[in-house]
Amino acid sequence: MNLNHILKFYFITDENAPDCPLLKQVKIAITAGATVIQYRHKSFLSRDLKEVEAIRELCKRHSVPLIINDNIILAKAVDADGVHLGQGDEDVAIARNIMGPDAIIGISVSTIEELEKTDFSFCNYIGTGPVFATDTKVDASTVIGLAGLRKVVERSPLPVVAIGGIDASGGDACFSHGAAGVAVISCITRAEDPLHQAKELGRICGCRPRVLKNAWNNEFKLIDKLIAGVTCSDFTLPGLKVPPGDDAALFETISNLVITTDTQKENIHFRRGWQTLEEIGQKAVEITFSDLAASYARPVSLFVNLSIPSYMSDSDLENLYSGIGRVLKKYQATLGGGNVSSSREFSIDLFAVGKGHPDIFPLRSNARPGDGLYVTGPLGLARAGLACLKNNETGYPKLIEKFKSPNARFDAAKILSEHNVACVMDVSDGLAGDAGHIALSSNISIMFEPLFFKIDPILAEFCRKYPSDPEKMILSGGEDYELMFTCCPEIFEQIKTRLPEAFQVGQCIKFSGTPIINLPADVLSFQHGKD
Ligand code: TZP
Ligand code: MG
Repeated sequence: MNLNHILKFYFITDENAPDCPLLKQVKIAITAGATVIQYRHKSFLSRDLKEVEAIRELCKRHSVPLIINDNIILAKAVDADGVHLGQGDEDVAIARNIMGPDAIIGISVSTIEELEKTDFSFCNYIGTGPVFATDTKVDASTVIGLAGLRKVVERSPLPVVAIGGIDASGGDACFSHGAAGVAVISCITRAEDPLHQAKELGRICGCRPRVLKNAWNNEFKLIDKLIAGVTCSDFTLPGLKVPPGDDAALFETISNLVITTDTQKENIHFRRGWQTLEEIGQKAVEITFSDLAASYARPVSLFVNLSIPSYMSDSDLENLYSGIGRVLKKYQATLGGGNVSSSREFSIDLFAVGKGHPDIFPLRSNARPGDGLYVTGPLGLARAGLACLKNNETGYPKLIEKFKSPNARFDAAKILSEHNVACVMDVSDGLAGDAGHIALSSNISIMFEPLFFKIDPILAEFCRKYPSDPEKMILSGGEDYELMFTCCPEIFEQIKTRLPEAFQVGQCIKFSGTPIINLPADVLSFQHGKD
């Protein structure tokens, strides 16, 4: 670690800069050639963690060390390169103990007395100032001037960073008075043209500006790469005549064209800590295709619209696309096209094109009094799987798998269509809520039959360990992506011989004033991200 190089252009974030978020400040500083970033945020709250993580990623991508002011725990949590402490902060020995031997630890001194009582064995550098007058730190000590800086430099065994009121015009003098670096805030953050001022300072520090690396900055190259990874080279696949690469895709005539769309947002529908990007891509396609399955359509093509934050890298996106490509291959569907754009939040918008059944398009409004309400397979598992992920419970891999890797039930849809079932939908938001849609559209009431519910033995075991009612899990659980359907009981008996895991969950009766008759008061349908 060459500290003399690292400390040269030391940028500190300014939480009070009007209209300039801290991430943007760091982008400016890194572009201008800053050699180290200090995240200083006196009113830090846990909701700011995302921002620190984004800064962390940005710094890592440009090999610029990140130092956290005051907050050792935050520094540890984001795996920062170091901490900077003041006289009133935690002891440097504690910081060293927590951060480890390789961390960069700095301490502020504004007098020779403070310098003399510093235990240098735990620190890597000294910050001293204010060298010039400053308004940025309200409780700053008296100005020490260039002479004061020189005194500290002469008596410090460690490199010294000058701070306080420094700009491009004062920077040179700090270096000629022995400073290893200059630490600045307002000369950049409050400048009319922050990037210009930052570059001016960079010039004084002997630092070259950088081209900011948005990992996926070269949008066209990235799109080509992503498309190359997933596009089926076999264009004999039905549907697509002109594949991605042009302004739009050209399709052959598709009879009974069915189109559906879905959005998956980070921290609402998925979390990167729980699922790999490949799994996220796979799941996003399966659940979009699940709507095609519920419409008796088979997938033809998929359009992918990505909103990508700067912390995501090319390889992150390649992994995502590899998951998307895997599912396309599984269903012999093509990638029709897509778009990428930068965004603060990571989200995936998918549009699926399908070829519908020649004769039937199942509708939610086709349920009739006297029909039974059925599902094609076990419910509540994905919800329990989500609870496992939230509680770091690894003992129920089947439940976790069900949450992470649902399958669109084209197999079941085929059987239902062969029995002319006319009312189908996929269970994505929870049985109770989704059954409500059928009841409302069909102008009927639905009575659940919890006695008929098939409770998966693993779900039952989970509910014993984490006391909860499996019937309620089934009613409120979302994201199982089984199909729910209605038909007369005789037809169901025939279906059951081909789909033994299907079971009855309720009865359709004449509308009696409320869509669902016997819903327990505390059963809420699943809301993504709210649970
Ligand atoms: N410590 C001593 S002076 C100072 C701090 C944090 C403020 C530096 O800010 P500026 O705007 O570069 O004077
Ligand atoms: Mg402090």
